[in-house]
Amino acid sequence: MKIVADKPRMLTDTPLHYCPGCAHGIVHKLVAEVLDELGKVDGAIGVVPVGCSVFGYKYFKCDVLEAAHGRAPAVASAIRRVVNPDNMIFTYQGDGDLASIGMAETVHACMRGENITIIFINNGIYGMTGGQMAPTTMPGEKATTCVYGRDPKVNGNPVRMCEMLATLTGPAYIERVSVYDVPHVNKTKAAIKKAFQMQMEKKGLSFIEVVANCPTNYHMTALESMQFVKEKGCEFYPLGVYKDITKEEK
Ligand SMILES: Cc1ncc(C[n+]2csc(CCOP(=O)(O)OP(=O)(O)O)c2C)c(N)n1
Ligand code: SF4
Repeated sequence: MKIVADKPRMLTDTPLHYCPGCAHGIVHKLVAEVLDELGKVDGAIGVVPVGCSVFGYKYFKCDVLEAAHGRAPAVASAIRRVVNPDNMIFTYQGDGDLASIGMAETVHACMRGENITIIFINNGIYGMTGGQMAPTTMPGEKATTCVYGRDPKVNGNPVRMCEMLATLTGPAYIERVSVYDVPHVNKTKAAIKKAFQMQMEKKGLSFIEVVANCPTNYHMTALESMQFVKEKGCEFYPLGVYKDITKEEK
């Protein structure tokens, strides 16, 4: 019988620990499928964060390092400089990890334009630790540390990472995508593939932000949380390409 859909070679047999309906599982599969399709599983090196995706090293069938909270772009930069230039180097990070404690590492890796790929899961909340406000929690959005909803006057304003990083000279490709329905899952896969292809062509740093969900801490069903992402998340965090040097080159 012809196999039409199979598990990516890049994923181990370890069952994912993510909550049902969580975007982390979807994006893990996309990263794995892309590296499979590009023939780049061997020699790929991932750097995972502190957050719900902390166990990424159990799931990706390549070398994976665990970085201290927020430090993945710095660790990935160091790896980039010592391994074969053909090895694919990626980080996989949440918004608390990347945009809060790891903001400096993120900005400086982007400023340097390291030839790495950053996969950024923006679910607007600290998932692993129980739903505290993140730098990406939207105005009015509730979290355990802003139970009446984020008030920018009290809690400060959220950060839009793609827009901010696109002002820098260093990054080569910045795109914001989402996974709230199948067409958008396919677009996310295309963006991740382009990011790794640009790394193969030594074009520099790619930053892919996925507007994602956290059904558990939103206190929603999986479907409700994806609807929230579609209607609220993607309104506040508009999808699209924020930087692409291959377009600028033409
Ligand atoms: C230095 C340090 N500070 C704080 C923590 C606690 N901590 C663990 S995970 C996390 C945030 C996780 O949120 P996010 O990065 O958005 O990822 P998610 O769990 O939502 O995928 C925090 C603050 C820690 N482990 N180490
Ligand atoms: S707590 Fe949220 S981000 Fe973490 S696995 Fe569950 S749904 Fe996903």
